[in-house]
Parts: sequence; structure tokens; C-alpha cells
Amino acid sequence: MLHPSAPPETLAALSELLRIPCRVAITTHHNPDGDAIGSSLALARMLGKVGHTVHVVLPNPAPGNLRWMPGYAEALDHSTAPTACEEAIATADVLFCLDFNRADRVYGLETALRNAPVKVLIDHHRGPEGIFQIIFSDISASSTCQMVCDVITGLGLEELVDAEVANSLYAGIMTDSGSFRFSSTGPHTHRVAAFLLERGARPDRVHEAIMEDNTLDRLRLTGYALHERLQLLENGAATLISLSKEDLERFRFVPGDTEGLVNYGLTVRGVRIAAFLVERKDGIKISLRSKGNLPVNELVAAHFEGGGHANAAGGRSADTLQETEAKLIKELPGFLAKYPA
Ligand SMILES: [Mn+2]
Repeated sequence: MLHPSAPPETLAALSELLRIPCRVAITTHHNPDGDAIGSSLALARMLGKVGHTVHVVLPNPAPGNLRWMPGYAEALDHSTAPTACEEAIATADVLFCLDFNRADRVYGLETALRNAPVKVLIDHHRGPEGIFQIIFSDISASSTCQMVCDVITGLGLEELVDAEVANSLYAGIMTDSGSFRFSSTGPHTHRVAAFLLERGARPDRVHEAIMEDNTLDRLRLTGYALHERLQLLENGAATLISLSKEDLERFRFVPGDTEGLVNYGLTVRGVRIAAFLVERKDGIKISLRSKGNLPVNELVAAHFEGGGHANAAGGRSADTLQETEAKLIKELPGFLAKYPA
């Protein structure tokens, strides 16, 4: 039996809310990742098992390597079925908000979300917006999937966890913890993973489905980015990879193709901070990763309209790619000096 780490009084409130079968909607952030999709689909399947009517509502679709997760085909996608999505949220008695904590993270679903009377948050990002009625927020958790597993256990439902639920939760923990290597990976992360293995999760299959699903174009884009677009900065303490619209077009970019690219920069010996800039239709997307005590979420919050975790954060810029690069390069020396190695 898994020891629940979710707060008892919050669990009691949730338990009361779900006492009789009701209509549930579950949503997650725009550009959903493994943790977002895994937690949403797993929770949906669990709540379905105990008699609730559940809809998963996504702001936009998941990348191809996540669509194998059980229940994905039934999820509603706001980018293709806006009315059905907004209706599912408007008619829900309870709206679960997973793996994000600010209403603007769901893009086109923001109004529907704000209007939902009962919102339950399960999330591991810093600083939730004050719009949720029941709040599970733990910035030390490796992933939302880990927290969802604790909530399931806390509600006394662990015997209902099947292999499908276990694989989805395992997928989210694996992806958000960088395959159990980020500093957010604690003893409890492994205990939850062990529990999921006992319930039928298959780490080999989950890893293969998610990590070994490259197209040749994607693999070549990665090679190109590392060979032609990676700069070493700040006497070897920082790396920067920038990709322009033309770079992406050359390798027939599809969403998800640059996922994880930023992490390569951090593998260079001596590097403490790795940056990845990519030119998108709606501006420049910025991803930062760091090692040790270098809170990149601070840098992003101060200069690039974003946030995240201490060692992994993201933001955006309305400037050109060159301007954004220049701005970042200008901020790096001061930021590194503020947090000496
Ligand atoms: Mn997450």
C-alpha cells in the first residue's frame, strides 16, 4: 500500500465533492506534455470507474508520441471542437485543472475555465492563481502524475488502478522527471513508480513509445541544431541554441520536434545554464534549463513573460529572434554572478 502524501483535509473536501456520481471535466495546459496528458487521462479513467461522467478537454492536441495513452482518442480538443469543449466545461459539476495553475495557460478555454464554479487544482508549479476551490499544490513533487497517484491513493481507490492508468501515470512521471534524474526525483517518486509497476505499468514500453518515436526529419533537426546553432557562452558556463522559422521549415518541423532539445546544451561539461530559443508564429519561445542553485524561473519571470521551476522554466518574447538572443546574452553575466557556482 502506498502512503498518501496528499493533505488529509483537502482530500476530505474532494472526497465529499465526489461522494455522488457527477459530471466531471478535466483540463490541462496548452501544448500538453506527457505529465499533462498522462495525469488527465489517468484521472479520467479512475473517476469513470467510480461512476462519474468524465470529459477530458484539451486546449490543443498532444504530440504524436503521447497519443497512445488510453483514452486519448476520446479526449476533446478545443482547437478542432471548440463548442463541445466549452459545453463540457460549462455543464460540469467539477472541473479538474491538472499540471498548470494560471487560467491563461489553457488559451482559448480561459473564459470557460474562469466561469466554472468548482475548480480542483492538482499541480506542481509555483504560485497558483487564486481561482481554485480545492487545491493540491506541491512544488516539490516531480510531476502532476505523482500527485494524482497520491490523490487516488488518498481517496482509497488504489485497488482500482489498472495497467492503463498505471502506464499513463508512469509516462508523466518519467517525462517530467527526465527519466527519474531531475532533482525533483525523491524517494517518494520511486515509491509511486514502484506502486505503478505493481499495478502493471511497463517502463520499457512507455519509454519506447515516448522516446523512440523520432522521425528522420526530427533527428536531423536535432543534429543540425547541435552542429550549426549551438553557441557556448560565458566562458563555457552557458549554451544557447536558436532556431529560426527557416531552420524549422527546412526540416519540416511539426510540434514536439524540438521537445527536449534544450537539455542537450546542459550536458556540456561546465555548463550551468542552457537556453533554447525558437521562432514561432506568435513570437519567440524561450526554454531555460539549469544545474544546481540557478533559478532560471526568476530570469524568465523578470525578462521573458514566463515562469516555471528553478531548474526548468519557459517564457516568450514579442521581439525578433536576434533581439531576444541579444537580450538574453546581455542578462546572462549578471544572473550567473548573482548565483555563483
Ligand atoms: Mn508537470
